[in-house]
Amino acid sequence: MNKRTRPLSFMSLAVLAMAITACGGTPAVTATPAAQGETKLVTLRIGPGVTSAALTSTVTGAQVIAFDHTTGRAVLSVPVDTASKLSSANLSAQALGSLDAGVLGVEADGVMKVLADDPEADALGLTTWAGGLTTWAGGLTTWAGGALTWAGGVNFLNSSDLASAGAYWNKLGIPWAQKLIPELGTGVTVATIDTGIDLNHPLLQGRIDTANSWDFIGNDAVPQEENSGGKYGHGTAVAGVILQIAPNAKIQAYRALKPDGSGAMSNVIAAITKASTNGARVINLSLGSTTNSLALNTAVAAALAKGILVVNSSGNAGTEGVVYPGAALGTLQFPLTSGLISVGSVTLDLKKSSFSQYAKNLSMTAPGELILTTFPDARLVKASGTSFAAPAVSGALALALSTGATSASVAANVKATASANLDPTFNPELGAGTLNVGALADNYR
Ligand SMILES: [Ca+2]
Repeated sequence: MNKRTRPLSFMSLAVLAMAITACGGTPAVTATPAAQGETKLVTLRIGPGVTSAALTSTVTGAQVIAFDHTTGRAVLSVPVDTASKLSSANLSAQALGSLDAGVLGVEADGVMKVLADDPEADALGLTTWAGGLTTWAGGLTTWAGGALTWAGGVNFLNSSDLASAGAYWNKLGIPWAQKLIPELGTGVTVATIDTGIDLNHPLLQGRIDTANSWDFIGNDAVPQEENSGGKYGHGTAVAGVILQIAPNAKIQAYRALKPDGSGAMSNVIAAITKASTNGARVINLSLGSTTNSLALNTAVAAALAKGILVVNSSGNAGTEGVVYPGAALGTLQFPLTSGLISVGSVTLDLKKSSFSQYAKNLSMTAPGELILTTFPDARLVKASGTSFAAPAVSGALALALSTGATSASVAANVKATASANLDPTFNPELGAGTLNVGALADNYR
């Protein structure tokens, strides 16, 4: 399908544009107090004896948003005036007191924005069903059993919708994979860091780890999506893709982006950290940054050190080069074989989606066009963007992990079993190929 003329509005690709502050980004101390919420991100080296509590009690106003002794790193969100002191070499020792810690970097907290180069009128870029959107077949509680079972219970789908869903499932080998791995993701938790989730969606009932989810926008324990912005439904759609492939997995929903698809980088970092401590095995990031952030990389590295797999959409500008954190793949910190996986989008014919990023360090691809998935208020949608390619990989990882396989094994095999690239134009820059869940499952059963 030629997507060149399609607006790209429902891409989950959020740009964590490292915002330039009004004063030009210089963390100068001023007489006026920092505006509410104006913070800097401070990345620290921490010695083995340093505790999170010690950091908060020592650094005025600090919130610890990443903390990991394995990597020996922490990230603080601190008021601008405190950050300015920390950024000064001669004051850092004083600010950190006698702690065995040192400042590695200070940066502005990014203002995360969805790539908004597309018209608002695109209405989320979703193709919704014309009629019956608020109805849902009663008793349909499982995505397992293949596309026919799932789609067959939704009586407002028409034949072409059924065909598109079936083609997707068959292309990825999902029915075969679920037959081979009847655990269907049982015992595996996937964190979605996104716009939240519709906790009341019929297809999501019993599939959300509500006890361990969190809303960093509302600062509460209920990450319900709120319908007040142009990216409403993004997180719900992402979760639906994961659960189609691993329906018994649990979704840990972290609401870190506002309904318009934007949010603070500090929220994403805090969500990565929280997911890491709450038992997530996979973290899905259908968002990204065009700026290489030490703080973000620090949080991702800490997650990887725990054996957590981090899946990142590649971006939707259609140009060469993927977004961060995936863009850091191939560096010393994130080898291409690491558990960080950058995912581009292809058509069902395995050609690069026109909107998809491509790069030598792209890990792999998955279909990301008109993917049938969940949408708030008991609806389904067809969603497009690399945002919806990444969660297919996350779901496949969860499915494979539920066999008892190790994270390292699954991360390697999801790429090793990918279908060969069939796009000669971009072939060297589409990674290992396209996700093949059936072939991945064959590897374990
Ligand atoms: Ca809330």
